[in-house]
Amino acid sequence: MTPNPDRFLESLHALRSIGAVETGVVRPAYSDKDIEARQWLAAQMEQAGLTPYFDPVGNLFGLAGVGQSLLIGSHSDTQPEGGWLDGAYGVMTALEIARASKEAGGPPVSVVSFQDEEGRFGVTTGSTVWSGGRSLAETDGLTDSDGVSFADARAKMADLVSGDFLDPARFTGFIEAHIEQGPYLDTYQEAVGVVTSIVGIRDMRITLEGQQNHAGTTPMHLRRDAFQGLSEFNARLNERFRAVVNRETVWTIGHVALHPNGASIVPGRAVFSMQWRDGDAERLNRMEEIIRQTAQEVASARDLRLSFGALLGLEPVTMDPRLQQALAEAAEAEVPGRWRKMPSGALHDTTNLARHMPVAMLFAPSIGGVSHNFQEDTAEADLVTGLKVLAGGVARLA
Ligand code: HGY
Ligand code: MN
Ligand code: MN
Repeated sequence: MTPNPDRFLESLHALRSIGAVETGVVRPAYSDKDIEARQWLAAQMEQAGLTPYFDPVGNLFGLAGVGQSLLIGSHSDTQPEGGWLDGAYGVMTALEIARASKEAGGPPVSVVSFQDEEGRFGVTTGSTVWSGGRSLAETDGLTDSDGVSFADARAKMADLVSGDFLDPARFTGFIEAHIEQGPYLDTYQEAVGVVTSIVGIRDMRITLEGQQNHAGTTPMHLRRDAFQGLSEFNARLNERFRAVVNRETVWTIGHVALHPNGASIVPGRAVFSMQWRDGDAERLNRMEEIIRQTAQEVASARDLRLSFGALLGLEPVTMDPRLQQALAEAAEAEVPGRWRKMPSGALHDTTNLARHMPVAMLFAPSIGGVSHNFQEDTAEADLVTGLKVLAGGVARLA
């Protein structure tokens, strides 16, 4: 099959225009722009001869016929400040491969854009529910950082839902093209990454509650200051993690809500996100113990009330050897010596698909390794190379 680079780039830029802000995009799951983009995608799928299908949580499939097919795709929702390629690259390469494959008389390729991969409600929410990682009922009770429930958010797409969740058995495998979102391919001037494994992740909200009080009249030794608690927790955690982490381990406190967030008020409450990732499930569990212990110690020492939200997460997964080999051969054919096998430090829907079928991933370089940032970008030549390698891999699997 022969993908059409111009048609691919034109549709990739068309998707970029939905929710465009500066050089990035803002299309959080279930936002008006996210839903608009999914409706646009459904029309593109129809035009490509695929049957658009929205499942109960807003995952959008473009189905190739009624029999089995290879599934290719990613997500079209974004972070609150998203890059134009995170997710979109995988969805639009999938659509182009589906088109090219149909034009070449096969193999049948279905396309998917999963919902809330960016975790407004947790971690890869749409594909987690679809793959059975967590029940719809439990997920419906989860809330975003503004307190909106998943049930209320997905209700905005109720009129678009085509039917119940699709049976994963209708797909023979899943391949996701994605930007690396890290520095390695760009640093080593390589064009393609063939992913070997995806790290595991844990994510939970932690709340520290003290006493809101006057910033001028409350002596330091009488304060029950929630921010001081968070600050001491973070400092102790960094110290304690040194004994268990390695160079690949990462942890992030990315979202903090202080209440009431006033310059002259001792913060009475701190609600913050605690996220950690590593390729070793044992190490993730050890880190969880340290997090809970350290939070408990600080809360007791500062007379703060401590509560933990639901612990969400995914286990580390390795990619299917046969699918990986097909991508590796295609990469060597397209860009001999300018590609590498590498792990993924970012999370992807691919992790959830691995519960039901063989999976593989392909990376295109990220300029400067920047992502989850309006500055995220990739050279067009590299975007097209990734598309061609994906086509070569699919052809080898047919
Ligand atoms: O955070 C991640 O790894 C993904 O981009 N949501
Ligand atoms: Mn992504
Ligand atoms: Mn992302």
